Amino acid sequence: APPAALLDLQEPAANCQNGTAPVSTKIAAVPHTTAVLANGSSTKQKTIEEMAGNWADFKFAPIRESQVSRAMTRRYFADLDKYAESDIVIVGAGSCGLSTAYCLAKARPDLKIAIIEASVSPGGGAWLGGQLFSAMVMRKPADAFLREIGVPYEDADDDFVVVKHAALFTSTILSKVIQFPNVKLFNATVVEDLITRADGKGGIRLAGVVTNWTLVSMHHDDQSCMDPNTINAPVVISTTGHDGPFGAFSAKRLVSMGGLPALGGMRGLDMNTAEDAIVKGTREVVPGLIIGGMELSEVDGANRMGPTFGAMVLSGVKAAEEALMIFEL
Ligand code: 48N
Repeated sequence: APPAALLDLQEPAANCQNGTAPVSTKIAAVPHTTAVLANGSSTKQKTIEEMAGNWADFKFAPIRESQVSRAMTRRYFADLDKYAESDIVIVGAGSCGLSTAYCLAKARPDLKIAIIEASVSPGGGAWLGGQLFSAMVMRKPADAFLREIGVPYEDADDDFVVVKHAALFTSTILSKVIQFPNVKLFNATVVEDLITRADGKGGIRLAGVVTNWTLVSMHHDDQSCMDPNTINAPVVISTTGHDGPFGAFSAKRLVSMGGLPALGGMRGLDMNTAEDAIVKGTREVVPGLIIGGMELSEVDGANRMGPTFGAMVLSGVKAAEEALMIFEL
């Protein structure tokens, strides 16, 4: 019999905090399961326990590099084709954009939702609480959203709760959003313009977004003629934040194309006014374009709230409601 596996985590770490459960170091034995492959055949899946402590004979099945390339590119370009016509595009996968996507994808599994995120790593400013501190504060009643997505928190005070690490919130909502079958996240991809149509009343309405690889978009000044790609959608929800290389993108582009008279410009920090204004102000700014989260502070001249995130998630809830109203018209 192979030597006893070295890792045997019989009890989840949490139970060990108060020293009650025995802390052992073996990976818990999991039953054999059978995988049904795409071609319909089935294969017995190995367990970690079978591998642990038995590495001398370990071997991956042989593979050709092109199989990996095709596995990635086939799927990516199938998604690009599928989402070239989307129902909703969300620009920016920060706390507001991800909250919006969660609400929409759950409420309307029939809608195709594309999320365009400029950074390789989605999450925006929600990986840390403030000044690189890890705890994340959310003022009540935004704790309702944490319970909805299953993020544990400390009920620190009558008026706010604390998530032990902001990354716990962001990784949880990101994993839930990506798992929805009607959502596709295109990260490292930037919206570098908006697709517009005349609305027949002298104004514009949104008809989608213009995208490019972010790194390409950042080099338009030193390499010309790197034309973009496009995604058509009747509703665009812009949650691009107030800072960062492309911050407040849609608000600024609307002004430069005459869709908005001027930017309101984000005001100084005032938690009490900022969070209410962002949640209540989340709306369709021009036909087909909803703006939420901190990008809205640049549109309306709202105050900033600093290191508290309740308004971001509830602005996401409201942005989703605004989008559903458009679809239910
Ligand atoms: O986290 P952000 O910046 O934006 P929000 O509105 O989701 O959350 C804001 C929040 O993090 C705060 O700023 C807190 C509450 N502080 C307030 C304060 O007073 O300072 O996420 C925006 C995301 C980022 O991931 C960007 O990379 C992305 O949007 N992004 C874009 N993605 C695609 N195309 C673009 N043009 C673009 N611009 C930004």
